[in-house]
Amino acid sequence: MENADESYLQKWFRGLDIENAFKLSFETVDSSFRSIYDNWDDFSNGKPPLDLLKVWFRGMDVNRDHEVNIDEMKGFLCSLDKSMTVIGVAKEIRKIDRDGNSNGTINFYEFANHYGYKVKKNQDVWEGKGKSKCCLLL
Ligand SMILES: [Ca+2]
Ligand SMILES: [Ca+2]
Repeated sequence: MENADESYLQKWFRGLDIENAFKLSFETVDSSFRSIYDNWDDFSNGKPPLDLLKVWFRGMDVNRDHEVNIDEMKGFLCSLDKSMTVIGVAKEIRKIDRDGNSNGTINFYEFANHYGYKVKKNQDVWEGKGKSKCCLLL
């Protein structure tokens, strides 16, 4: 994360700002830091706790449609590493995109699964505040 920039923080903020209100409560920020602190060993060993994966996923899902596409993934990975290429991003997506249809986007089920968590397929990381899921079936 040496060359992470402030856009990483913006994504973190977006991931916490479920209401899309551009402000966060103290409790939200506090619980986010607490979760990192309490799970520091797992976190630094590449297995973040599930609640942080949700924040991370929401931070990537810019248009709040419950799927992370290649542009969204690129925006996220490039905020961590400026040298990340489109091919590198595509490889990352391919590694995680395992829902059987390899549809080129990542849903939270696939994302959580990548980190060893089993969650419900239709789990709503936006807690009803994202875009309607109905349209994903079209
Ligand atoms: Ca999206
Ligand atoms: Ca997929």
